[in-house]
Amino acid sequence: MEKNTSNFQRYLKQFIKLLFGLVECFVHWLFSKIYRKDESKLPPIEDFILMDSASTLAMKIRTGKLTSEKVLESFIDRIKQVNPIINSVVATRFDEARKEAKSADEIIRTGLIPLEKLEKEKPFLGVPFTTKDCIPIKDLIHSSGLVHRRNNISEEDAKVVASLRNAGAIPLGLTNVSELCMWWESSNNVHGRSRNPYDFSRIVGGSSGGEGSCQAAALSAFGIGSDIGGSIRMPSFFNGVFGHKPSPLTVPNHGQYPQPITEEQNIFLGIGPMCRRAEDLTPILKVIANKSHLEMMRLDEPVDIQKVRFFYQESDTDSFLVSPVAQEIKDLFPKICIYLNKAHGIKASKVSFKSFGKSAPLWFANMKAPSGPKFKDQLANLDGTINPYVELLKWTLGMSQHTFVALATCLADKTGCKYGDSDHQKLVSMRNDLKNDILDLIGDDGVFIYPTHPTSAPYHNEPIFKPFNFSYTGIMNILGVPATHIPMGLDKNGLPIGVQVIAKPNNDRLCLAVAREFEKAFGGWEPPSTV
Ligand SMILES: *[C@@H]1O[C@H](CO)[C@@H](O)[C@H](O)[C@H]1NC(C)=O
Ligand SMILES: *[C@@H]1O[C@H](CO)[C@@H](O)[C@H](O)[C@H]1NC(C)=O
Ligand SMILES: *[C@@H]1O[C@H](CO)[C@@H](O)[C@H](O)[C@H]1NC(C)=O
Ligand SMILES: CC(=O)N[C@H]1CO[C@H](CO)[C@@H](O)[C@@H]1O
Repeated sequence: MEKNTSNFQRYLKQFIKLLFGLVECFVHWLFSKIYRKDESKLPPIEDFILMDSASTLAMKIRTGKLTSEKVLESFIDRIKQVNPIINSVVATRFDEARKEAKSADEIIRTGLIPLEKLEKEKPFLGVPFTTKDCIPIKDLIHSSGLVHRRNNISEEDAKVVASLRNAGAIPLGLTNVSELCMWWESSNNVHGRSRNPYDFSRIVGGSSGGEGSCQAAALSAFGIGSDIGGSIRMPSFFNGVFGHKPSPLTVPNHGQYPQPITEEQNIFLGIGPMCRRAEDLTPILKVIANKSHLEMMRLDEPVDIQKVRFFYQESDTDSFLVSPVAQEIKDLFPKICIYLNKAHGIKASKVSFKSFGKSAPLWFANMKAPSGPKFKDQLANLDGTINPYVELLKWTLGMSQHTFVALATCLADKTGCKYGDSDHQKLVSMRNDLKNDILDLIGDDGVFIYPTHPTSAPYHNEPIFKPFNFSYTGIMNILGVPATHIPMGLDKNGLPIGVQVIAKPNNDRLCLAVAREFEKAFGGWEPPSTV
């Protein structure tokens, strides 16, 4: 009898999966009709300044080969040309930036500070960067995509922004996010929707989606994102750029809105660099990381790729209600294995962690807080609360200030396990086991490679029908490991694909070395308009 029940459950599960697969195919077809492929292309990059890495620009500015003013104007022109199409940058401070560029050039022209000292203390002197509209820049909007916060002007810089200013970098503007940074498409009722530079009918990802598209389209020299479930890595994946979620607590989360509720959430959240060139990841991380962690991270220590042990898994095995990994993304793994073997005589080992199949429930359970504000309170900007049912009704009439996804997230808050109940404890201990197993496997000299996401960028709004696909990135947050997205070319639809690489906490330097290695081997970022 018991056997029959479990058989029945298995059949039911298979049936639901099949149904889900059919619905997914239908939805994708339907959306391909709604969002007819827009054949228009982004204007190509004609200004060579936009092709340089941030580190190269810094070197050229420092040595007088270029002025900061010239570099700044190149990015401003590019924003003016391209941003009306993709809506990545949502606030700017061009005039203040111009003044700051002028004083950077002045410092260099006077030659009062020796070159080596400049390089060490002001490594990004005169280089313009962007952050997302939830990591504040003084005197710019700090809305996190929430209409209630539309008039909130930040009175101070986030610590990472202050550190970058200290290093000579120039804040240029803010980029778009999802409402309260809780979804993987960047669209909200403050700044509208961002569009993918490779195909305007596709999403840019979220929550650092404006930053992902801003980097892909070369609107700033580098960017900063934040990531608690994949918010740096998903947009980096959908837009074909590099993105690094650092080891827990290495980079201050100060200023980020909304703030994490629990210490656990604070550990899952990471602020980190997003950029077109892998060589920029380490110097940016060095600037924004907490000084007291730099020694532990040994970011300057050279990494010998031949001594790194590689492990990989092509998919999450058997997850429920998550799309299968696209063949073209699976095909990246044999390519990586062949390359590592040919170039370095390394034999990468395929592994199969079954618990990855539970990534979504694991993430939701481990994100639970025992007390504190609910998402519906956050949507009221922590000033009272909202009624999600009333808001949903208003939404259907086009009268709500909130996005459908944010309201659905409120309702989902109630589902699943409760903090401390037996399901919750089970999922927490399953997470702990998975973490121990992975860390045992990779040790101090290993990395683990895994898809960043199962499919290339879906159409706008399509993520509503794939709510759990973010679990490929989310699982790494709750494991507390550093994770880097590495772009690896385009799929048959001309959309970016790639993989993420993780290492033991504080071994960020291994992830970043693999990013540089794979960029050399597979090409890294490809400018959108050449395809
Ligand atoms: C803006 O938001 C911050 C929290 O991020 C809050 O402390 C501050 O009071 C808000 N200011 C205004 C004017 O709403
Ligand atoms: C840096 O780390 C130390 C020790 O963990 C902590 O006390 C300090 O607040 C951190 N600083 C920042 C800016 O996060
Ligand atoms: C996402 O989810 C949908 C539905 O669960 C699934 O069909 C799809 O393959 C998943 N993967 C991606 C990359 O979208
Ligand atoms: C297309 C779109 O909605 N653009 C908006 C982007 O954000 C700025 C600042 O909030 C708005 O002024 C634009 O209308």
